[in-house]
Amino acid sequence: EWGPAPEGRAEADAWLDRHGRVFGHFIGGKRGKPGETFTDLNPATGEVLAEVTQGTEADIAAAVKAARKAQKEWSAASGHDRARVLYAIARGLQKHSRLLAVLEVLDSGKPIREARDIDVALAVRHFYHHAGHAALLGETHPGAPPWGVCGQIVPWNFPLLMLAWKVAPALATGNAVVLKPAEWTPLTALAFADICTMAGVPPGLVNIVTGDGRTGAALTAAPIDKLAFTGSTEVGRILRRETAGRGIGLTLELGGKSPYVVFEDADIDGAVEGLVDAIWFNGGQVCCAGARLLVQEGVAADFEARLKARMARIRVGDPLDKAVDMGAMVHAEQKARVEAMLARTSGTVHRGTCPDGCYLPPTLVTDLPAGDPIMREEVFGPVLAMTTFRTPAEAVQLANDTVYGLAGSVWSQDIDVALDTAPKIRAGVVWVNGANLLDAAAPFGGTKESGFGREGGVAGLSAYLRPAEGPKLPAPRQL
Ligand code: TXE
Repeated sequence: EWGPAPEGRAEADAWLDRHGRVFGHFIGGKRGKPGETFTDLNPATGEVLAEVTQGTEADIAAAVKAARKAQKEWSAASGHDRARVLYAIARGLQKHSRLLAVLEVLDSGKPIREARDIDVALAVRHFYHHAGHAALLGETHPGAPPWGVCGQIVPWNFPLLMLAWKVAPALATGNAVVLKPAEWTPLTALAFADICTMAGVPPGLVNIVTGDGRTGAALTAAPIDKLAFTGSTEVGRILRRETAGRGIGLTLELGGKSPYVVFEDADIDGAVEGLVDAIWFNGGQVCCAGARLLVQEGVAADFEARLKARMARIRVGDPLDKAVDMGAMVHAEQKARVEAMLARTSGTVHRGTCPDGCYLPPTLVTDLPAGDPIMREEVFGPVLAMTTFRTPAEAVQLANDTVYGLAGSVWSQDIDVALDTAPKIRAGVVWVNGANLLDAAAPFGGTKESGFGREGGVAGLSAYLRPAEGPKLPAPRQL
C-alpha cells in the first residue's frame, strides 16, 4: 500500500529532469534529439510537464526501418529467448511501478489508486502473461509467422495499459513495433522506452514515436505489415480506408455505449456499487464504460434513490490523493466535449460535486425522451444515462438499440435470467454481476461500430500472426 507523496512525485520529477523535460523519439534503441515539440500538461494543475517531439514522416520512416532490421533476428529467436525479454520487461515495469503510476496520474489526471492498482498492475500482468505465450507459441500456433513490423496507435485513457495490450502480444509472436502514444499522454510510453533499454530489449524492436494525429497518419501510410488502433470510431473509419487493399493486418478497438441492465431480482446495493466501477472509473473515459443504465420498472425508484446517495459520496479531487475516487478530466478539451453533449440533452441532469478546474462531477441523466443524444452517443465522461424497462425482452431490445457493441453488464440473482439475457446482448464482452473486469487471458474487443479484432487471450495473440495459408489442395475434378 503505497501512496504517491512525497516520494512518488519526487521520483517523477527526477525522471523528467533527467531527460531535461524535453523528449525526442525512441528509435533503434536510442533516444533521438528533440525536433519541433509540443507542450505536455498536467490537466489537474495546468503545470507544464515536458516538451515532446512532434513526429514527422521522416521519423516514422526511420522507426519502421529500425523495426524491420530488428524483426529479422527477433522472429528467428527461440520462444525461450523471447519469453526471457518479455519477462524482463514485466520485471522492469514492476520495479518502477511507482514512477509509472505517478507519471500516468500527472499526465492523465486519473486517480493514483486506479493508476497503481489497475493501469500499472494490469500492464505488468500483460507482459508476464505474454512471456508464457512466447515460450509456448510453437505448440499453440505451430509454424504461424508474425506479421513483421506492426504500427500501433494508442489513446490517452489508459496510456500504459493500452501500450501493454499492443506491445506484449506483438513481441511474443515475433513482431517488431512502432508505437505512437496519444499526444495528451506520452510520458509513460517514453518511460517504457527506458525500461526496454534496462530490460535488454534488442535495439529497434520497440520504437516510440510521439506526435498527434498527423504522426498517426504517417505511421498508417508507412510500409508496415499490421496496424493496431484504439481510439475514436471516426479515426477508425479513416484507418480502415487507408489500409484497405494493402494486404496488411488491421485491428480496431473503437467507441462504445455499453448497457448496464439491472433486473428487479438483482442485489441492488451490489448493482449500485458496480456502477461506480462501470461509469465513474477513470471519470467515465473508458471505452467499455457502462454508460446506459437500464433498470426494471419495479425497482427503478429505489435504485435511483440509492444511486444518488452513492453519487454524493464519490470524492472528486486531487488525483495524487490516495483517498480520491475521481480525478481530473484528461484535458480541458475533453471536459468541454462532455459539457457540450450534456447541454444537448432534454433529460433531467443530476450532478454530484467537484472542485473548480479541469474536473467534472459524477452525473446522472433521467427522464430521457426516446432518441435523446445522451442515450445514443458516446460521451466519454462521467455521465450515466438512465431509463427503465418492463420485460426481459424489452431489456434486450433496449440494450441492443445502439450502433456500438463493445461491452455490457447484466445484474440478476437468478442464474436463468442472467444466462438467458447475457448472450442476447450483441457485444464483445458481457459481464454478469460485474463491470469493467479485464484480464490478460480474456479476449477483449467489439462488434458493430466498436470495431473488430481481439486483444488478450489466444484470440489476441492470433491477431499478431499472419493467417495461415492452407495446404495446397488438388484442383477440383470436373463433375
Ligand atoms: O480520439 P482519437 P480523441 C473516443 C471518445 C472521445 C473521442 C475523441 O468518445 O471523446 O473518441 O477522442 C490518433 N490517423 N475515444 O480525439 O483522435 C491520436 O493521435 C492516425 C474512444 O482523442 O481517435 C491518438 O493517438 N491516428 C477511445 C489516437 O489516434 C490518428 C479512446 C486516438 O485519438 C489520427 C479515445 C489519424 N488521422 C477516444 N487522428 C477508446 N476506444 O477507448 C488521431 N489519431
